[in-house]
Amino acid sequence: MTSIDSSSDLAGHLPTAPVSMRAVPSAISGVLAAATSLAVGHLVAGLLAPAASPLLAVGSTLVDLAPQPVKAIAIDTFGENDKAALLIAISLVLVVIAAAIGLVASRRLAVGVGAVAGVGAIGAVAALARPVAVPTDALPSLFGAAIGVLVLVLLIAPERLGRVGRVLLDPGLADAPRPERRRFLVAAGAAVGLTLVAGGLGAILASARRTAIGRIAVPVATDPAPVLPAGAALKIPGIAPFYTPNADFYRVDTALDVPVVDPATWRLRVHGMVDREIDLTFDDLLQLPTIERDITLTCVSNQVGGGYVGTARWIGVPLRTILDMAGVRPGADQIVSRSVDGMTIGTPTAVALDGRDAMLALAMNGEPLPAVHGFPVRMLVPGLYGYVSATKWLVDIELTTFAAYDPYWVQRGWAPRGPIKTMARIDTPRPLTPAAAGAVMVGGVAWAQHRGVERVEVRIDEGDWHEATLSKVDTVDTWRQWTFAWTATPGRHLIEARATDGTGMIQTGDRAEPFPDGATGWHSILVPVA
Ligand SMILES: Nc1nc2c(c(=O)[nH]1)N[C@H]1C(S)=C(S)[C@@H](COP(=O)(O)O)O[C@H]1N2
Ligand SMILES: [Mo]
Repeated sequence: MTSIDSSSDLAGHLPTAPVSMRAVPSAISGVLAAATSLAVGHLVAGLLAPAASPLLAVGSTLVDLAPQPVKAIAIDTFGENDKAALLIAISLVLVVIAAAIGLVASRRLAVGVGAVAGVGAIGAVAALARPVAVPTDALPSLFGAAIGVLVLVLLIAPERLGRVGRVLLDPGLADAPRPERRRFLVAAGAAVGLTLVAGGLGAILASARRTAIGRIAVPVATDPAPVLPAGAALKIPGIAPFYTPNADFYRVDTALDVPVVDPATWRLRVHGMVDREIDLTFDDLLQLPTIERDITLTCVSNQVGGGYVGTARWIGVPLRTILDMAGVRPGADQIVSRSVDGMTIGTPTAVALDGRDAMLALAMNGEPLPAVHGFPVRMLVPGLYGYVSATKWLVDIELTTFAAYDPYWVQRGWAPRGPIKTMARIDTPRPLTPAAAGAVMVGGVAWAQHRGVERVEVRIDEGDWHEATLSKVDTVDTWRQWTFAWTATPGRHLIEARATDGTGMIQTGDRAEPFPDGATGWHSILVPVA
């Protein structure tokens, strides 16, 4: 074996003996090459561009490319774990591809090398295709692929690396019994070590980036929220609390890796159809008057009875303040806001400026915005679903028209305007959970942001509608809790609830899926009573 030195012939055919590695070590070689490649890519990304880490870049591109039904199924099946599920799925597919590459490489090394390079190229292209990509974003995948090729050759045909391979794999081993096996184990051990070290360093760099960010103080609101009326925030077992704790607040976004935005370097650019472009720093923003408001946020993807809804007390700068500074030109009927990771969200200008408490929020329930909820600045417009109003990690606001530009979700078929639909949700009893006959408290929450909830009604087994008792109104922009005292009789019962909004409109019972403008229908549950 030591007689073969074909270092100049990496991509060609083996001149003498064909590589005759058995299947299992070949497949392992492919997987180790992939693992090392991803880890090194992750490390390079940690140094250069976190979002360009190969797995994240490919994952993010898949998120953007996924057709609507696939997205809907993923969200329904995995809920808020959809991101983890996607990364696991990509990793599993990659293990299979990598094992196949290893098998191919053991027969035709050049083909295997070409395949590793090809996979690296896919990573690089995915990174470059991100909306906010810069050319260096290709580097993590390219570096990773180079290391992947090296590891593959080292494991499958170290003699092809010539002197380099011999030095790397200690010539002393040649005297050992079964030197090839020993060489393979040494090389495999080195690949595992490199994977752990590079991957670990990459992870440390990523978390260092997060912790390096300066803490911000929660601003004292110039215009505090009105005192919460007594009876507006009831504590009833089984019913969602009026204020959703930050840790329990639903999270919906396309960000596979939570963007890290440093307030020290944060900028907000306001441009497009405005009289004066403006460019604000975080300190500039903090100089402006702030409002404190309770707002219930809802996701258009929320199924009837679902949990993608929550209420928080927010502090922020009124959006109007910023737009007035820039001077919105007539005709600019759409505000397109952008996040640091390139998400675009379009909001009707007329709605944002009709006097409701649209804001650039800085604080949530007495804390700076949590990273997953858009730190340091996000947009909020009461009454509109999040996908048309609630841009997290906000960095850019462009005044434009609906005719001129379709933002991210609209490009994918969702409605350009997304007013929140009236909805009552039953939180207790739990569906299909046996209850004891007698007094049973039925209860939940209902929302119809910016119109307010006027009434909630409940019916049992499609009988008459009964009015539920509502918590006191906080504002028209918040949900209300409701309860209904039910005398349960033995048997299986169907419980349904519906709300009426502040304009007197009763929530429709027609069932519709969330796509394209929000689910409708009455929430219903089946409860066995013994
Ligand atoms: N940058 C960014 N902002 C975003 C999104 C996103 O994917 N990226 N998703 C929007 C959607 S669809 C919703 S419902 C809300 C959810 O906000 P939350 O995660 O804080 O509850 O954020 C909105 N803002
Ligand atoms: Mo959403």
